[in-house]
Amino acid sequence: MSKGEYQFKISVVGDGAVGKTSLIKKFTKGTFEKDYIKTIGAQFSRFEKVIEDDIVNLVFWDIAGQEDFDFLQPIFYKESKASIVVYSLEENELGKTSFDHVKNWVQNLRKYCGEIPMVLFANKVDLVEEDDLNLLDIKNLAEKYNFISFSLTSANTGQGVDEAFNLIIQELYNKYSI
Ligand code: G3D
Ligand code: MG
Repeated sequence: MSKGEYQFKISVVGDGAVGKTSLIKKFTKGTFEKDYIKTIGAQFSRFEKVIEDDIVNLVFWDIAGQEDFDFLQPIFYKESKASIVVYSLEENELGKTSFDHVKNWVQNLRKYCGEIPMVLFANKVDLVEEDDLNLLDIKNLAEKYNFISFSLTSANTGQGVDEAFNLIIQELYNKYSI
């Protein structure tokens, strides 16, 4: 039986410093193709996964500190088949604002990509006491904006990272494989 081959672009969005780049690095164990940053304000990292004998090529796009450059957004989002929205669980200003801004990132995704599957990553879980987290707040946010799921992740310890990335990859595979 011949193998199928798929390629999916997944855009990774969220406020600056929430851990997007660190998460992609942790999962792909790869390096970015850095030259791209200068021209379009983004970088990408490739990852290959075999699912049921099919080869699934993932390309994770990462906004490189240019979250505010509106004119680059159509290029960044173009042809994304799925998205990961990241915010930080930190108990500080970044934690608060990045949580509030999830809705803005979702709006952008809808605007440029339509109804693509999205997952929510609540990152830097290593910096908080997990027992003190209000999981209901995260769950409500995820449901309100039609995320497929939410995951608690840490790019530092690796907690939840593989599971969270694999979930969206599997979702894409299920959606597009025949
Ligand atoms: P961004 O790509 O979203 O802008 P980065 O975020 O991946 O550049 O991460 C911003 C800072 O947060 C980095 O610290 C990085 O090491 C840290 N960070 C990312 N993910 C985690 C995490 O899960 N836990 C903890 N504790 N830190 C994290 P520096 O100091 O290099 O700016
Ligand atoms: Mg970054």
